[in-house]
Amino acid sequence: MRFDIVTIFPEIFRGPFDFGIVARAIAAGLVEIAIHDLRDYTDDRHRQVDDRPFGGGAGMVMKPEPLFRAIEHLTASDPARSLLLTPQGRMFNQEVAVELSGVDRLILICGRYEGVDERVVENVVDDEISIGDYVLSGGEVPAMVVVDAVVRLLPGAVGCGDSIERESFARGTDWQGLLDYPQYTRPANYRGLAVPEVLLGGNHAEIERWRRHKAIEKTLKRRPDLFQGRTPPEAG
Ligand code: 9D3
Repeated sequence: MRFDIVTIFPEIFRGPFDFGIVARAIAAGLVEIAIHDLRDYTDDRHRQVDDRPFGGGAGMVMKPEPLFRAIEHLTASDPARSLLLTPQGRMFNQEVAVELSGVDRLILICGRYEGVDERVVENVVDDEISIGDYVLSGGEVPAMVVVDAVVRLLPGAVGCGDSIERESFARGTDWQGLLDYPQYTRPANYRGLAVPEVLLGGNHAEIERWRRHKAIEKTLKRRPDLFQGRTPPEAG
């Protein structure tokens, strides 16, 4: 899968893809990520990418010409789905990540300033995505979030076979898809803080029952919305 990221701050992306699962997926040839400076698609001396909003108001708006040229250039020889990161977008979640992981090539356009000229949105953008209801400074961090969530869904990106479907939000059977159960590792007693006895015993049926109970308990308390559209869990 290939990602093209269009931004006025290409330097931000030095680093976030150099570690962990994403770096490994790139090294394995599973993923290719190219960063593009939007200013390279300007044609004026000042390489201007923004301008004042028609009708007045605070802040600046991203000019249409550089964005049209960037997207047209990037799709000239190969097709791609172009995706604008914007607070007006549909909410990103695991379901959207799964959907995007089925696409061969994504162009991620990072918005900045107060927004993007609507003619870009209507004519060269295929999809608009927000990562949540909080105010960020631009689409760069959201683009990193989308890449990370999508890459780890690609076959071969995550090492251990079943660890992908066991994760929170994966939506498997019964209690999978709820929040994670609490996890512990050695030492069994740290400063008098003991690991729950059941986990030390090696009774795997009992351990599974305890984990399921804890996952349901935590989800009921913190994220009851995750039970929406699910059959109520049976006691145990
Ligand atoms: C909705 C806020 N806008 C009201 C005047 C101003 C505004 C705030 C932040 C306009 C643009 C931005 C920059 N944010 C993004 O580009 C962005 C974003 C976000 O702020 N939150 C969650 N997801 C995203 S994706 C892109």
